[in-house]
Amino acid sequence: MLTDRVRYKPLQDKITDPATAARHIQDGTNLFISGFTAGYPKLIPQELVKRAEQGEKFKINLFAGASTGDMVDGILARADLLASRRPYMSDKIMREKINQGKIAFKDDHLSQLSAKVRAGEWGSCDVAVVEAAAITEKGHLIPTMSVGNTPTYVQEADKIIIEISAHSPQLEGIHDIFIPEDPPYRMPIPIYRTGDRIGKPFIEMDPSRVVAILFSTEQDHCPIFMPSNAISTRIAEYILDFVRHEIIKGRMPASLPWQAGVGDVANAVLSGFIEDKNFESIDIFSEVLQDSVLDLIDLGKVRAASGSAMTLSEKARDRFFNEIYRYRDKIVLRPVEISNSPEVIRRLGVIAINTAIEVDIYGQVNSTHVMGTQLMNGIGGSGDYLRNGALSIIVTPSTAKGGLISAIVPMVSHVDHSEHSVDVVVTEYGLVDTRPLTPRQVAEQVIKKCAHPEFRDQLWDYYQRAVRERGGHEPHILEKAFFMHQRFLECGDMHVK
Ligand code: 0RQ
Repeated sequence: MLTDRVRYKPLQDKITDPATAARHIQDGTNLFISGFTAGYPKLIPQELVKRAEQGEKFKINLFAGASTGDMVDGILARADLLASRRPYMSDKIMREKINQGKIAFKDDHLSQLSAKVRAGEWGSCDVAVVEAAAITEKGHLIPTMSVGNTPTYVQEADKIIIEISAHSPQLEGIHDIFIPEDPPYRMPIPIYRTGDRIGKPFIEMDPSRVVAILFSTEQDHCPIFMPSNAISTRIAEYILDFVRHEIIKGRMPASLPWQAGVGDVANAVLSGFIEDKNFESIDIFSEVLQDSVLDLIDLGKVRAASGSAMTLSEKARDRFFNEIYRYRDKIVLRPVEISNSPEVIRRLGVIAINTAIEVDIYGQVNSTHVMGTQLMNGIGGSGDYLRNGALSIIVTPSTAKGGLISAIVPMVSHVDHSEHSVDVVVTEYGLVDTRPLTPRQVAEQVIKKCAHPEFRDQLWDYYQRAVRERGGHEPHILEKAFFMHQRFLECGDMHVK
């Protein structure tokens, strides 16, 4: 069976076991893996942990596409095998170790990573470990449920280890692999519609650099998003009402593609399309495609869905593979430098929806650092989309931690996205279209419409004092701007009694 998947005959003698393959990874190795919520290698990380358990002392530098699963980030962080990790991750233990300074972490806009690797900014590309559905007759790779940075990692790596997944033989034809030239020779990326295919259905690979091939029966374990709750449903309703209104008023074409970040609100927005007769034929140009995209395809509501990965629940994955013929023509999986390309996002006019940790009264956004210091996950693709979307929407529940923290604050404790990248702010209490407003008008409306009622008075008092005492285009009292954060750090509650 494995030889059916390794169709390039000269590589069949590279088929081996994980222990032999993992010997290519030693202390200090820069390891570049496939994976972008899904499609990550599963055998090599387990083998590295086994070696550590047997007493071998080593650390590696790990580069992925974005977050992976417990079988990579979780087990490697728990075994203390990582000296550094780039980019976005979402593992709890890894997060703790990054915040303790035990794992070196640097955040990057996901669209920029591949080009940085090609430019040599990350150092030598020692070993790439990639999950694949097959190796073609000509020795090229068919990826699995994600593309991420894999094309560049495979192109640049000195050695390549391939894990052939037992679970994804039908995926051939769904990927569109295109690596742009780097400056100063870059040409336009010729995507003019969401579903355009501009590359090849496989990753080009030099077979002479393949040092080992493994057969894997392990599955992806993707984070499962909760069904929409009252808050995410309310936020989604505000967004759909607003966009519907903009279309009716003739301020926005009806056919702009949608990007919805991963998470409950994204799912709620996409689920909102199911019932909504105003959205009968939508394009999705996003980073990660979730279960709800399959639902919409089943209903005939999707013209095309483009992403860098599919993060599906087990149930949705079975449905996808059993009836892949229904999905293949609609879905295209691209390298993340294409799915998140500022050039393409801006050309297509994407409606971008991303989630914040906190938003300030003038519309600056913190997506990454709780209380200004503690990394949550990373910027991911939020900057790629917010900065370049035709309509950039930032959403957040109005409070966090059982209502003790207000997500609307006088000044964000860390800045990922500035007010200039944010058009619309939405919580479950309301929506503010900041585009026609001055900063002072934004502050007034964000406090009145988006903040939780329990926090409105203290935000309003602060803003009024700032206007009276300091004035200016964006009034602030700098020594008081973090009074809510300070209050939380001292008392565990942002409420000022
Ligand atoms: O912590 O799990 O310990 O309770 O943050 O928050 O409400 O579960 O929401 O899963 O959507 O995550 C911004 C982190 C939101 C995410 C962020 C705490 C909260 C909880 C998670 P617990 P929720 P989400 C690219 C899309 C950046 C990257 C990006 C993210 C945890 O959306 O990583 O946008 N975004 N990628 O309690 C203290 C606050 C808090 C707070 C939330 N103000 N203070 N803790 N939390 N707000 C585009 C794609 O297409 C994929």
